[in-house]
Amino acid sequence: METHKALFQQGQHRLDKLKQLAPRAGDSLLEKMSAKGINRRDFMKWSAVVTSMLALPNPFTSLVAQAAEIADRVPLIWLHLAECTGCTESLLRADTPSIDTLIFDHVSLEYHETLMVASGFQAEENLQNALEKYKGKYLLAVEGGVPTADNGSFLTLGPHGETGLSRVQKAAKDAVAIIAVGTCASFGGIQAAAPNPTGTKGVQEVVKQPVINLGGCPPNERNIVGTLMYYIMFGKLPPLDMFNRPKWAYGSRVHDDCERRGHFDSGEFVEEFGSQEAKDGHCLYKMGCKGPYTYNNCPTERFNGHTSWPVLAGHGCIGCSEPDFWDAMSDFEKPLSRRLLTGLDSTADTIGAVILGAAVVGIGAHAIATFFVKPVDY
Ligand code: FSX
Ligand code: SF4
Ligand code: F3S
Repeated sequence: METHKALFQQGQHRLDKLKQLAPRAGDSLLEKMSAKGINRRDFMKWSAVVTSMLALPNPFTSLVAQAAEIADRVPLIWLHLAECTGCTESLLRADTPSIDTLIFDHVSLEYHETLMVASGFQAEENLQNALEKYKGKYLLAVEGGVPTADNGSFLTLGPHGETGLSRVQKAAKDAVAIIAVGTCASFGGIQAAAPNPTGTKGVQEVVKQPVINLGGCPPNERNIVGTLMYYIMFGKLPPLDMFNRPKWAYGSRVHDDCERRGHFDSGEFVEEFGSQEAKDGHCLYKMGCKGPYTYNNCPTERFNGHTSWPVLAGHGCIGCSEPDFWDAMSDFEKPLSRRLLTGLDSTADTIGAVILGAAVVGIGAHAIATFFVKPVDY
């Protein structure tokens, strides 16, 4: 197994090489931050937090900071397919731009339909130019599922009416790595819910290259930026679980880090929204919370500038980062055990048994896999 020392040296070597490339962004990251009142001390704190989130030891903080500063050296092409654009919005719609938002702004985004000014033929031309100019060197991020029925004709894009299927397959061919941003791009998402008339699939099912999946509808902005940082630092994908999600983000259950967990263990459940128990923050399992079956870092990373997450806001987790959650996790406001134990009205005891079963499956399923991507000489 690779030691941390070897990994650090590999990262520093790669960053030194990337630094020799001309910056693509006008202002440096630190200039952008200082314009928003963020100083170097805040930035180093952010780097330390991201380092620990990536499950790397403290000395890697300096690598994370360097990777963020030179994020404009690696070209990124971002496609939108069948989706609500919530993934991009979750990253950008902050009242006060966070460091994550500023880094996203600093990344060399060669094509992104939501952010660019161009449209129609001009946008099409920009995409073609970026695909040719950075052939074999660009990172490809895809947001949204891929409709595949009737040759993909349920989703067409641009002035030539190209299907999303053809577009993603073309762009994937010369990408150095592919990141599926959100549950739609990872597993099909809501579009793929039964009976799935458009034949929507996750990106990994329509391309030949390995895809790193960032589940979540939407995924946490930290998980997107952390994945970019990892790739910039090491030029490879991080250790992944059996669904190709980074283990540092999706390695533990929502239930295990939930602040209501003490109430679950004591058998203190909410039985009705708006009740005193709900106000007192008791466990939402009986209100349908799927935290025990869901792998994601929502309780620790949180949303909206890291202030809150679904369970803290008062609703159970609906399992949005899991494959087929739309079908597999519904009813969203009823415990899953009621459905599994047909004919029986489950009690806290049987709930415990079901959860234990799920945990055993979960642990067995989360085998470690690491994909290496082709090294690129930028
Ligand atoms: Fe899907 Fe993202 Fe949910 Fe929406 O694009 S993961 S519907 S938040 O926007 O793809
Ligand atoms: Fe938290 Fe839901 Fe688990 Fe209860 S069931 S402890 S609310 S994750
Ligand atoms: Fe989704 Fe559950 Fe997190 S619904 S956002 S995985 S708490």
